[in-house]
Amino acid sequence: MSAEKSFYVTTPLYYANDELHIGHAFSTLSADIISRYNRSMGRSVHFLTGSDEHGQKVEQAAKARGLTPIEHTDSLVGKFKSLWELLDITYDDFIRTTEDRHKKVVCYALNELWKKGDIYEAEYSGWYCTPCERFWTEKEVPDKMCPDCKRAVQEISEKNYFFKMSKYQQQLIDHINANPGFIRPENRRNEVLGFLRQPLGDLCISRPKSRLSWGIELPFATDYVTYVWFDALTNYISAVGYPFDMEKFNRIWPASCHLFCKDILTTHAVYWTTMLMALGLKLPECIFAHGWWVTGEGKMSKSVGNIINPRELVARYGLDPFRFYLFREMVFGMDATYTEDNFVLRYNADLANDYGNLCQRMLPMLIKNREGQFHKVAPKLPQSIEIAEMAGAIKKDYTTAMENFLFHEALKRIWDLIQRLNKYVDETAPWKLAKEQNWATLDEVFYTIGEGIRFVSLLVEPFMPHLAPEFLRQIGCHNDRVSLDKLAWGQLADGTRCTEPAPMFPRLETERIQNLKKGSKGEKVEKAPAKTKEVAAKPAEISAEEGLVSFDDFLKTELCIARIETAEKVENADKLLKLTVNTGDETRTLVAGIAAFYKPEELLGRQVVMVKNLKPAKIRGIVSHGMILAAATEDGGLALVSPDKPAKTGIRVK
Ligand code: ME8
Repeated sequence: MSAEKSFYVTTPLYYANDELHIGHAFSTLSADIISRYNRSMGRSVHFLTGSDEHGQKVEQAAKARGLTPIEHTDSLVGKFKSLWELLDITYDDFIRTTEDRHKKVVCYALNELWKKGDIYEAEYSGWYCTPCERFWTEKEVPDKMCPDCKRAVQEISEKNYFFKMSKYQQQLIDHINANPGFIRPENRRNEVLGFLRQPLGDLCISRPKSRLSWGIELPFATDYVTYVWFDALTNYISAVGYPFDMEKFNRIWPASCHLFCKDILTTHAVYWTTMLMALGLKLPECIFAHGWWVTGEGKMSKSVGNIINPRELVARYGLDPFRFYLFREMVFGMDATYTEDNFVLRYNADLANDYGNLCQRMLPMLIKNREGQFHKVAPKLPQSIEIAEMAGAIKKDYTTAMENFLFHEALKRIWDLIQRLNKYVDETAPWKLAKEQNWATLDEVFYTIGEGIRFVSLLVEPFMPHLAPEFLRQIGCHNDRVSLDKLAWGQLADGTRCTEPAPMFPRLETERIQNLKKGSKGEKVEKAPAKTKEVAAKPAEISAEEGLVSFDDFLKTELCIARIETAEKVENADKLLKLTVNTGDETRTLVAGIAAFYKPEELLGRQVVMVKNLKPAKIRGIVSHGMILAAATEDGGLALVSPDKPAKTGIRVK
């Protein structure tokens, strides 16, 4: 076994109290992408994920389902793993905090700190938030509401065990100051330093069994269980051999990066690091707190009903476009808003028009004119030389971005090259070269494009592990591939023969999206789907205008002023209202997802803007014919679009 230090990356251990959404998927995908990248750079990688199974939240969730905690977590862990399989997550280990290998290490760590005097017993009173499982001081809860979750806190006084976190405050500040790359991004580092300006309290690490029994018993006080965060954070070392297999541990620890979202920054940056200091262990090289995925209605939550289910999106659009979208859209470290419209826009622009189109337009010409073979010739055209140089610079920038977890930046540079290659096709016009029988230049142009496709496909592969190799297969070099550390321009072998191109990213037209939506929700598609317009990506002249429609196209959407006549709730659908509207020449029924924002009676007689020529769709058994327009408001609400003075009902809006 090699003694080389592994690149060790972790995700949070997700609570086994509910199903996972795109936020969780995003964190795990980021660890997957960075693992794939590092493997391809020739490094040994250890990628850990898992489940956080103790504590009050899990105990309560199990009770609500009428199950024992372990029956409940077993069923959820099965779902976590099947989601990771669907998303093709290449983790090396999945740790559950209910496993013996983990519990043993938590007890060992507790005993060590107890013997050392870093854990002590004291009477404590404070304000306790049950859902967050944490105490607050009197000063922190002036309104008796939890500052994190805004729910009521209760005053509790009891004997407990405390970890002397305060003892390590200065050591932690010094470490952060001496290691600028330790807490990332920069704003999170400043946040932690700001937090550490106040005296740090000690951490209550026990819960009396009388209040909570679902946890790891304290080895020195059997009527207490361990605080769930002390328990869960220890997974990062328990899973890699500490302290019973130190050979393995020394090969893997310290972690190269703990990845998580900003909601759990303090627990990682302060609790975990001081725990490691107390145990005399090295600190992770980097902890990275990315931002929130939110929707138009704000932070995702079950009560708002805005949870985005990754399974649905993968079923609708495919795995690789889903993976690509999340990392192209979010500046890693900042919040990002998910909207399906935006997804479709990016898919059509970046995948269908740019990447997919490059192959689609070039390979048929290669097959027709050069029997599908690339001939390697010394570049003479200034653009070919420029592209070769650009590729080298892009690989450098990509590598810097990936080493710093700047996924969006890495993708942006890849797309710079894809767009340059599409422009190169326009500039060199290979169809004209073929007509003129200028074979030498034509070979040069084909080679540059083919090599460009190989180059970008290898760079993008950590993000798109299925479709990128498919591009390599289409240009014929899949059996002759190099790892990222060896990638250089000009490696496409002379005589490589391409295969028939297949459309990789069929454009998403409105009609097709609607059918995909029905299919991925498991709903029965009402009518045989109309012939889907799977337009193979169009020639690149449209790329300059991506996302724009002509005036004629705009006029195809018929908008009109409609008046709401009746409104009522749709049975068993919290978000939906059934409306009848007057469109001037008829009365239409439609279903609108506005029940959370408008009471039926508020809508009567109101004029709204409606899409009149939308194909009818069946929603909850109601034929909905048309759609009314609305926009999210800044405070997370919804505003219907209406004329600002009374207008003639039925009149066209243009
Ligand atoms: O906190 N946007 O588990 P958890 C981005 N068990 N990421 C999101 C997200 C969103 N809207 N929602 C969730 C816990 N996440 C503890 C962790 S670690 C030793 C213990 C992701 O199930 C993100 O990574 O509440 C966040 O930090 C994590 O899920 C929280 O998962």
